Amino acid sequence: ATSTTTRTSSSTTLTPSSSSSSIQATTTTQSSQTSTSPQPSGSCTPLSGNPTSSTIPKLPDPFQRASGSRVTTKAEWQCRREEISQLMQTNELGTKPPKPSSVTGSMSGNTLTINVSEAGKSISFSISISYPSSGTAPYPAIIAYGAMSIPTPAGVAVITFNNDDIAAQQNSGSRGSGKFYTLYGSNHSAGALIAWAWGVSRIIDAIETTTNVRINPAKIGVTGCSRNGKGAIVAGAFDTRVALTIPQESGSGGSACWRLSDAQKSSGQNVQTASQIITENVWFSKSFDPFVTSVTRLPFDHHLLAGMVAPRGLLVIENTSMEWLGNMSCFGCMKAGQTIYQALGVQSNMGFSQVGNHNHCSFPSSQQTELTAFVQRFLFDQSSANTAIFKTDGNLNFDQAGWMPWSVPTLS
Ligand code: MCU
Repeated sequence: ATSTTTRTSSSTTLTPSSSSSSIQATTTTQSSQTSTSPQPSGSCTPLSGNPTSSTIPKLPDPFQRASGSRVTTKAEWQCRREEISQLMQTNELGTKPPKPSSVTGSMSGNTLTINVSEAGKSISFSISISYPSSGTAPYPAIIAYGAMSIPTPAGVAVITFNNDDIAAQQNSGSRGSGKFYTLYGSNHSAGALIAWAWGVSRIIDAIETTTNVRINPAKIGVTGCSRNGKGAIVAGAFDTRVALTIPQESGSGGSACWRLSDAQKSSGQNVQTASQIITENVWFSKSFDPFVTSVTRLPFDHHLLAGMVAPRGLLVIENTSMEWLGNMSCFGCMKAGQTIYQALGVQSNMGFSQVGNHNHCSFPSSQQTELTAFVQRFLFDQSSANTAIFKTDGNLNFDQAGWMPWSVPTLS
């Protein structure tokens, strides 16, 4: 167990539980679990095997394929992205199943009920939609994990997603509970983050096909704070229909990189690491366990999770007053992630704003302009909105040359 962070938080806890258990380095693999393997898309050469044997002490090069060749075109980046998706599912998140054979929606009042069937099993879950008082249907919408903890933008509908109903996140005993596991079996490889991402994809499926929803499926944002912020960035990474991804104070397991968080911890800061996080909850697959004491064996880090969102809108909100989140780690990780946007020629489609002196998950007014700019640009097509934002009020000493020892190509 570690000591608490220095700040108090109104309704949330941000400290590890005092009963930290020892880590069992299991040899659980994808094949021993009930799941389908992540499938590569048609034109990309599929990954051969699961390259996790070498040690990569610094942030892995976003532009180097597992085969060793370097990405030089946007088309090659799409294949690299596919590779990253597979690597992250296999070694950290668990598998996100493809669209089930049947997904249907029905509206009753402001509630959309989504019925999903696959292989003889069915579940149903509901989301509530709060429509804006201004603007015209079909409206842009933000899917809020749990509840909105950013101010609701004018003209935007809010879809409240009870993500815990899809995959529980009470504690380390929650594994396998929730509707996702009713459908796919309690031994499915998915941790909660990717199970929720699957839920977001089914919400979008239903919005696309249910006639009276009055939401524009091409203008969907996803947000969540803290543990739900980890969920939001994973949802945006794993469904290209999400137009705007806004993880708020997601910290370790979200916008932070495992390698950087370990470095902060080793230098004496009370930062959440991979080896702690797996003892606290079931956000990750059991397949992540063997890596948590040697994260340098991971062929990826979370800069590549941000890179998977590219070129779509991504605004990462962090809080320098929470040591536990890993401030340098979030900043450096997202700096590295932004190089993918840069290579694609859309650097300002990703923003990063890290501001302290407020409670955990309470959005400070100083970030309002930035939020508004991202919403205007990505949910309302206002191309002139200024989203060139990358800032921190922390004194973080991120060693960029040391952690990012690779060059950034301009992809043709
Ligand atoms: C930042 O998100 C988490 C954090 O990773 C956990 O260690 C802590 O227990 O809870 C945070 C949270 O979700 O607070 C609401």
